[in-house]
Amino acid sequence: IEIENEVRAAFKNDEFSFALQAQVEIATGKLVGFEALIRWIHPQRGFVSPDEFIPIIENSESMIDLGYWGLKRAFIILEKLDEIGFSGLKVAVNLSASQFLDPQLIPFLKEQLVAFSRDAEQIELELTERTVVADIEQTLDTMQQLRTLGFTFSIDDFGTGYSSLAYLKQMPVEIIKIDRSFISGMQDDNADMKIVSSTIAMVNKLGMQVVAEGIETAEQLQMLATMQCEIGQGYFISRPVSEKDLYDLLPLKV
Ligand code: G
Ligand code: G
Ligand code: MN
Ligand code: NA
Repeated sequence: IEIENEVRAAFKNDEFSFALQAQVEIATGKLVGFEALIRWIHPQRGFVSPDEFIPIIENSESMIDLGYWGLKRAFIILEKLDEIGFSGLKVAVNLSASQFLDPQLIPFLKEQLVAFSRDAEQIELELTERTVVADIEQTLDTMQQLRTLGFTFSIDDFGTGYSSLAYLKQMPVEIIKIDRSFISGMQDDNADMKIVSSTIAMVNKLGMQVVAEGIETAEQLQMLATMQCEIGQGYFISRPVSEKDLYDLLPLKV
């Protein structure tokens, strides 16, 4: 309850921002886009992790408000990237179940498409396996409608939830993100290595894109390249950076 009130106040005080983490094509190193990760800097508590506050507000009105704030911010980020000469990149936004099941989601996103006159393909919506099974019928219906508008979907933390390949087959999903626990175990644990390589092979065969999350070492990156993993994300490639740092640094990096 306290956190909920604080989240409401935090909105008014502009305490939320996004940190952006690069995603690159592994074979070429080419930047393909960013995952947007919410950051809350509280005036007294300092940094509050989304792992702490998202579960608490998950089923409240605050989550819905925060969700819409984030989606709108993603459009603004695309616009700013354009201004500094980086068009055609993607921004991936994490959605919680309550946000995804909110009846206003589709009208809201339609409005943003018009307001920003953007290509919906540039916005990637990340769902977890848990979100998908919360209400499979409505999830499929909402996904199909949003896909028709052009938005793309990824399944986050793949392999840690209720992986149902039957659902995967029915969903309009472009991207599978292999959970970082498998990537971090890959070098020492043969089972993790096999899980990663066979997931990559399966996703490639299904004609979807595969993202390896949480790449922390050159060895992991090398192994993933050998396994034909298309896209990579992790501290070894880039830490999440603030919007300001991104706009300042990006032009220098290329
Ligand atoms: O940086 P990291 O600590 O950002 O993120 C921790 C967790 O919070 C991850 O599971 C991530 O998916 C989730 N998360 C980060 N940003 C958002 C957001 O904007 N919305 C939702 N629903 N979850 C987020
Ligand atoms: O659940 P989701 O995949 O959205 O969460 C992303 C989380 O992973 C964020 O907390 C982000 O800060 C974190 N993260 C991103 N790259 C790395 C990495 O290389 N190592 C670790 N340990 N965490 C990472
Ligand atoms: Mn994510
Ligand atoms: Na993840």
